[in-house]
Amino acid sequence: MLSQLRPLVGIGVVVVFPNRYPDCVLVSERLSSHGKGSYQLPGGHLEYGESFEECAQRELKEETNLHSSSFKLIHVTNTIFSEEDGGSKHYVTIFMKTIIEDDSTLKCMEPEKNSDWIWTKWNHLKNMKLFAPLRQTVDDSNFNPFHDIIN
Ligand code: 8DG
Ligand code: MG
Repeated sequence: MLSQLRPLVGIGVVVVFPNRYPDCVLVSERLSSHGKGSYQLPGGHLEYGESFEECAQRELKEETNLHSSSFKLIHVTNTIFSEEDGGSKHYVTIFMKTIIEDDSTLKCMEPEKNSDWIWTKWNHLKNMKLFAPLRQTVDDSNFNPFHDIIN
């Protein structure tokens, strides 16, 4: 029943490598599940008992093979997915930023779930088909992951 449904918590990892790819973040195209055909950040569900940082570190490793142990919360969205997005779902997404200095281990670890990871200019994202939480974030003109006050 609808009244028993509750929002889920997702983590999106904003990975930046300013020394090599200025103003870029890592994205890939979703190949399955809801949001198929849209570009997403590395991320996934917050598991029971996990901190935001632990979840970001785990999802980053599982999906990109990158390791980082330093993350900062930079943004939050409340996203009610439409049927167009692949079904009615409701997620609170926590966006965690990490700065890396080396991407030599970068690999698409779940090729059945998403395409290769690509460094993409933040300003180019607005012209791409985006996974709903990322679309909301990119469309928020007050937010820029490179100019945020928390970092
Ligand atoms: P899981 O192992 O954590 O269950 O999920 P997954 O295999 O990584 O699936 P996913 O579809 O990549 O992520 C699960 C959910 O996480 C997704 O349906 C919605 C939520 N999520 C957000 N924001 C973001 C985001 O920016 N990127 C990704 N990949 N997932 C996000 O709410
Ligand atoms: Mg995922």
